[in-house]
Amino acid sequence: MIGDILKFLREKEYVSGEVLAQKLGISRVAVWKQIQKLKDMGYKITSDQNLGYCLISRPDLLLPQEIQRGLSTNYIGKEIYYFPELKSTNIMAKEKVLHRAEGMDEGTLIIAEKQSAGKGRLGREWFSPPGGIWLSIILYPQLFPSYISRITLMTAVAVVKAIKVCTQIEPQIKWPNDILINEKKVCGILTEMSAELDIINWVVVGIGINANIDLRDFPEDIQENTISLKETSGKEISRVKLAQTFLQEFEKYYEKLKRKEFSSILKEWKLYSHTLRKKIRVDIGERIITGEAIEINESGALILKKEDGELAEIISGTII
Ligand code: BT5
Repeated sequence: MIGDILKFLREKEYVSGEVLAQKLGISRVAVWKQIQKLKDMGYKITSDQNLGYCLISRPDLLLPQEIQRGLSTNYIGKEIYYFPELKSTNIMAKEKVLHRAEGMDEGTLIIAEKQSAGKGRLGREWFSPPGGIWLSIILYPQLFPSYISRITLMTAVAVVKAIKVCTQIEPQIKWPNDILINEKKVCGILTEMSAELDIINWVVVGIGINANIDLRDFPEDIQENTISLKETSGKEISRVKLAQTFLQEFEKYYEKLKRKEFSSILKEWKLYSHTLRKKIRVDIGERIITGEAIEINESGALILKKEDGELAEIISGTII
């Protein structure tokens, strides 16, 4: 209903309550109530006794009706669950998948304006104040569970492409899931899944992008290694536009992945790599491996050439 009212308000400068009521098949009081709801969301709408309602401005919120307007995807973002605040969009996405009574379509999104318990990998915290893009995508890929790291890598490429298109800034990718600008983290990706031996049941890809956040608003202990798009470009960016561009890129690369065209995605990943050809230390949980990052292989694993010349294939870990 709210989406329909917005559509009519956008078409003309003024639309009377009577016309809206007629078009939507509801009473004028019901129209008035919907207009109040829009105002509560942050839309500026004036009303003139003779002319009717006029939409003056839209809020910079990641509302489904704003994201879906002009979104050219086939299924990513066709259904969006929006929350002003959540603990974590990944937790909510998993709840939706596990308790789906009504069936969650592939590409359904969970979006929150802020998260009170945003999650990083391995139980780490993800700081998520208002101004960022915090969203999770629900997928049911008919792929082997070993594809999970490829999903993270393709998501990283989609984020880089979207940031590049919207800000002209070219970020880099630090294997496996960090997007960096000037060596500092601007985005993190958390891919979670449920799988059986040779089939994935579901995947939730969580993406956190520091869009319009001031550096001083980050906790002190992460300020040094953190950056936002606003800080980099010196101005606020349109989060709606960035989210839309990302979703379009994401669908494009996800389709490629499903067609088993990972090598072409990997080629692009390597163009943006911050990791390759560097001497690095990787924490793989039980120990730390040091060496030169010489390759990312066809399954998304990092190949390190250790000091003794031996090669190590690392499927998951954190570069420290
Ligand atoms: C990640 O973990 O980078 C994955 C982050 C995924 C966040 C999204 S937001 C939407 C969805 N819902 C969720 O609950 N999560 C996903 P990891 O590689 O483990 O990095 C975590 C580390 O990054 C922390 O230990 C901090 O050092 C740092 N960090 C925390 N918040 C940050 C931020 N906003 N920007 C940059 N670095 C941050």
